[in-house]
Amino acid sequence: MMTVHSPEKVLSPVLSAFWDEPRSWTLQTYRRHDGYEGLKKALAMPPDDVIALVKEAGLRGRGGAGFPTGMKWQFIPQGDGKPHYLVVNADESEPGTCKDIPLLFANPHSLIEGMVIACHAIRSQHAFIYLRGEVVPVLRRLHHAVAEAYDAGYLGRDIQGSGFDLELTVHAGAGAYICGEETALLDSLEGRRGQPRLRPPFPAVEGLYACPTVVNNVESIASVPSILTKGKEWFRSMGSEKSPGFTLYSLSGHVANPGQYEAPLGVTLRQLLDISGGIRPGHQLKFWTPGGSSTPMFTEEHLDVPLDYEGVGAAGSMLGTKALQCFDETTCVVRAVTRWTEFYAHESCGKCTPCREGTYWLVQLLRDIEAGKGKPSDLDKLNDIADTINGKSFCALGDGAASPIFSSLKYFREEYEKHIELAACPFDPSRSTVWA
Ligand code: L3W
Ligand code: SF4
Repeated sequence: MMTVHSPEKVLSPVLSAFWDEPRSWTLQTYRRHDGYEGLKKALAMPPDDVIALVKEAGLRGRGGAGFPTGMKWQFIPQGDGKPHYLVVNADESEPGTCKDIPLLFANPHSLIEGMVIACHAIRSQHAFIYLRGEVVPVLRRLHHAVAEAYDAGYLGRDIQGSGFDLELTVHAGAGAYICGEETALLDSLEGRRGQPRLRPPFPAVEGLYACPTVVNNVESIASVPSILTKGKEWFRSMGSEKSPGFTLYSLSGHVANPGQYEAPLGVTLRQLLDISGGIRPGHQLKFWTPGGSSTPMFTEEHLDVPLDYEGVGAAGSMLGTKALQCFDETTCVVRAVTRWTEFYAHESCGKCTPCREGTYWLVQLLRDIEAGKGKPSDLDKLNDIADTINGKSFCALGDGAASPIFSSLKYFREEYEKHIELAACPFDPSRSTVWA
């Protein structure tokens, strides 16, 4: 069983409403909580009306970019004579992000129901879930839920007597971060090495098997059934005009109670820390990420930034996957950035030179600085290399790798300089004091 934090007021549990119930993942439990009622409504509606409803509700993609979900569905051409596909991106691997996997583990039917609704809307008869393959218990649970949905007539031929047919395939990936990029994911699903494709054409025009394809994040699709059952006004009563609704925030790192917190968009980290027990006792927040390591880091001065797309953007970062990784004053920022950059260098697919070469050289410089072997000129070099990667790489992984370099130099340049001046890491446990 997993712990869901749902104190009153700040939080708005919808997806996580019954995660703590025994056997929360079963069809029986899901049905007890109005499961598949949204599908019943959707199947009675013309597909275009379903798209209009999701568009008017203002649901935005929860995988990192915040693209309007209804608009993406509307891009799928109709009457083109080609098959259409829905592919759910369940390849969650952005550092610090842990919301889709717990959601699938605790409440897989919300995704399946959302997928059937989405496929009815875009007139697709074959949907795929591309799951991060390492999470075998989730894979098993998903297979179980899909089998339950077939048995109950929510998948397969003539769903609930509506005449609508849908096959659902669960595919386990092999553990490459780049396969979370939508076009690399499609290549991988087609059986090729996962590397990003040039966009345009976007998947909506030419996606899986060169056919119109919607690629959506797990949380985005799982949020759809509640819009059908409770309505667009209810959805819009949470969050803001441009960022409506509820979402799952993943709180991790040096916090008293890490976990998934479901709240309206626009909640602040201060509010989430207040209700969750805060930073671990006796320590203070030093820096944090609003949306995983690919989004520019924040500091204590950003505790009251509204965690929605506009609020985080205006403060100089991105909401991303809403992975709130918190680090206290005992953390060496150079070490943290080195670790993240090692991850990007390892996961770089190698297709383009700025990212492939740049991430390698960033790691060399960072390791030297962290070990006390850096030179004063290294800081400008770090900035220059990050600048060569940012906006000049083939996909968003490159920009993501540059982001912690820029933001850590912006807020913690002194700490880099201290490493160089001392010719050692000031946070090295063998030293008697922590530099402050
Ligand atoms: C049709 C157009 N479709 C855009 C679609 C596009 C995609 C969506 C968003 O990166 C972010 C990235 C990471 N016609 C369209 C169109 N679309 N224009 O809209 O596209 P885009 O390019 O804005 O973003 P993206 O390439 O999907 C996603 C950030 O998320 N991130 C990383 C997440 C990692 C995971 C993971 O762990 N697997 O999710 C974290 O913050 O940096 O900025 O569907 O096709 N004209
Ligand atoms: Fe591959 Fe990196 Fe280039 Fe993306 S930016 S295509 S991950 S080498």
